[in-house]
Amino acid sequence: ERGASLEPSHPLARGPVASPPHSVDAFVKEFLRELNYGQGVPLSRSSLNDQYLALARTVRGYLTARWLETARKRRSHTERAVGYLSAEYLLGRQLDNALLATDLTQIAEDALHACGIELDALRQVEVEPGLGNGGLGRLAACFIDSMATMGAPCIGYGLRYEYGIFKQTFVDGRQIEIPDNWLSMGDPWEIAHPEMEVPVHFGGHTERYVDEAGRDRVKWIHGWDVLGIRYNYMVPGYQNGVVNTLRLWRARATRAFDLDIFNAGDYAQAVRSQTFAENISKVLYPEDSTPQGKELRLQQQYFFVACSLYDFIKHTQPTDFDVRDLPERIIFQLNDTHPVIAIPELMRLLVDDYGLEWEDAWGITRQCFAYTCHTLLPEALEVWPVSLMERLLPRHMEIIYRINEGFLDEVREAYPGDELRVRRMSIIGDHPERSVRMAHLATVASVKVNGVAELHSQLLRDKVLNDFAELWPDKFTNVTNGVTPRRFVRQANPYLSKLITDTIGVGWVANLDRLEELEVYAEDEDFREKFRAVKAANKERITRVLQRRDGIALPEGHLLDVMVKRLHEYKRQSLKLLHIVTLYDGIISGRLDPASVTPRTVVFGAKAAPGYRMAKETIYLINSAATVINADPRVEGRLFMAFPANYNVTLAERLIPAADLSEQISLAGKEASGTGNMKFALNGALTIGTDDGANVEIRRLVGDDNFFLFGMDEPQVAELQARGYRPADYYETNENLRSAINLIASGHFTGGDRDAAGLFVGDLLSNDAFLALADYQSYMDAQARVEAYYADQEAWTKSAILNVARSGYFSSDRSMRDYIDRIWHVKTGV
Ligand code: CR6
Repeated sequence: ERGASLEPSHPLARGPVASPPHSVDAFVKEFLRELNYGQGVPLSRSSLNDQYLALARTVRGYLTARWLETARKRRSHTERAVGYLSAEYLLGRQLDNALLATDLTQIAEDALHACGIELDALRQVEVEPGLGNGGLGRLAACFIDSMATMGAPCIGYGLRYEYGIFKQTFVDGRQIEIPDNWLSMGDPWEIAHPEMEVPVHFGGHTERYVDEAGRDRVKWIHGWDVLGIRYNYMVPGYQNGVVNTLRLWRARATRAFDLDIFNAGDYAQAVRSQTFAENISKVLYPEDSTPQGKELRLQQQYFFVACSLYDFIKHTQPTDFDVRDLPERIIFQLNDTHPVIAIPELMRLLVDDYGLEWEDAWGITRQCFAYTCHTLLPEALEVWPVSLMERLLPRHMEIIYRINEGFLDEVREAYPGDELRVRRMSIIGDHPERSVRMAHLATVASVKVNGVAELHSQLLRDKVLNDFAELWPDKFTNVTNGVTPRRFVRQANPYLSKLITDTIGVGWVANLDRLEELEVYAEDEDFREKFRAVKAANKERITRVLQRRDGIALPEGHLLDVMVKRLHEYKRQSLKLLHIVTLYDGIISGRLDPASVTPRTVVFGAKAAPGYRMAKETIYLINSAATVINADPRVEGRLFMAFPANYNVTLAERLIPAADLSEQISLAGKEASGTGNMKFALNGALTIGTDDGANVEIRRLVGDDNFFLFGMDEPQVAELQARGYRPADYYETNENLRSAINLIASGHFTGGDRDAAGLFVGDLLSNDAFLALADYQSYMDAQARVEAYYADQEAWTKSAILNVARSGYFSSDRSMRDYIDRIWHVKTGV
């Protein structure tokens, strides 16, 4: 152990320093020390950024003592830990979460106030680390929060992207991407360890040799190397003294690498190669539910898992550690296929570096991984061309071939003569080019494979990975996603949190099932009144936020209808647009009396992948429609559309608590789970949704009366597609639909430019891959039910309360419990 040989004589130096006391005086002192010594400025001359950095470091100081203590305890026993391998962590802002975890919010507020500073002003300074795209990255962040809160040993591993998800702006209604330089003001939450570099190799070739014992071995002659630099982040549990670790890797050029070129006299080239190596952790791919297939992306994946496996084995285990004991010490959870290259990497370590026999190494490896699949779109399952793998990771490609050989023998034994099946299941696919199917590799090597909601897991078993489920039925399981109640209720919705705590006590924050105690209050008129006051206050808050952030002036007294999620055709923002345009079209054509329309504000939030043309067109059309509809006096102020740019975790925390209606309208069978849907229900919005992903479970739990279901279910979708879907049929037979589409096509929203809407309309009428037109009428009918129900505020409030009371299941603490019981088998409470 590093530093183990030190022999301190000073008593203070023998243990880690204690946490500073929980008092305003102590906090002021720590804060001023950070400001004066850390930032090097006196309070009187400090900038907001100085103050924020000093505050963050002060709070981090309180966490550090707990962090060291947690690490010390963990070192002293040999319990199994979870290594969560994820290419994305969409953390959101850290300050509030750290204050809540340490129960310092009030103390910090008072301490800062005593220094003449408002805590709220400093909160606004924090730039959220956007190291993820959407649901998958945010899920990882929720999971590590829950593991810390349950006191479960877990280390999160990932990439420290210098640029996270791009910042979205709109210019003339079109999305423009701006690089997210989130580190430019300094990140006070990270702790760098540049001295602990991990070597990672790429390229080159392999050579066979015979070792001293006369055994055939393989040597990987590397083509080039980079170094992994370790950055630690603290992951505090909720008021339980536990602080876990999130470890993110940054790529740096090796010295040797630069020096060779430098010595050859080409300084400029030496610097260029440095940039080349450092590109690996430069930027997050802004792609969501679509495979990237880019070489740099594979480099990122291998880089971070190679660093992580090395780190776990060499840095977290005792020096006399025997790799044969690995399954007793760790279970690596593969968050989608992105980290799956860890499987051949572990085999390489065990066979080539530790000299284990292949069968022994495979026996170990097969106990060390579990795989979560997050998609149902077959085209979104990652595959890597064999040619690329051979060039970038030649040894890993050999190992994959050998794994595949053994696996296909197993298949042939189970299904003699069924070569078609063998070809379907092979880890190597042939079409359109020879490539490695990462989902197959993950399934073969993992202890368990899980989907992320009941319906999704069932479809994985029955369709996407059907052959594997037949061969290994016990390998497949479900763990329904969840969200952390700390961030998404306690922090995001302080008014509701206070009402809940005043009513049932504070225990719900770490035990969300207790929300069911609210159920009886749905019948309590006084409680309903208070519940409505909470919603109203949250609407006032989001009004202030959008005014300040986007210059958007929300109208008062509207039903707040919110659709926030990545822009994707399968999620059907198009259907939402058709709904609004239909209402608007009805009004301006005189078919609909504006006075009969429920005053409604629709808020969109969505980023489109920069290269996803249809998604960008949809954004443009929504913005165009918003400009026209909001300005049209014929609407009499009864419809309003808002599309604040750059939807992110911070905005979600403000927007979701204010929503009345949650839009979860994906085509059935396409949304693996969704997690936004859970956040809305927990904050008392009613869902309008299809029978898809976790909507199925939400509806079952909150009850049909408190959920607006519409559209085809998955079997009906499959049937319609098998019959042959013709969107034009719906256009021809549905008058309102036709009229709405015609209005868009006419250029009404695009300044008379028909071409501007051409792609969108053309696709809907001739292709409509996600059956928006087929579900249109059912969706319109459900929206009519929403309007009628909303007119009865008492009934609506009852339903909203029941949504909160019955959604405790969607805590990520419960998800973690399920992973622990069914997959990980690790101990909690440490
Ligand atoms: N896009 C699913 O589409 C799910 C999350 C987390 C997604 C979404 O339904 O809730 O994962 N899938 O499980 C992928 O990213 C591949 C997502 O976020």
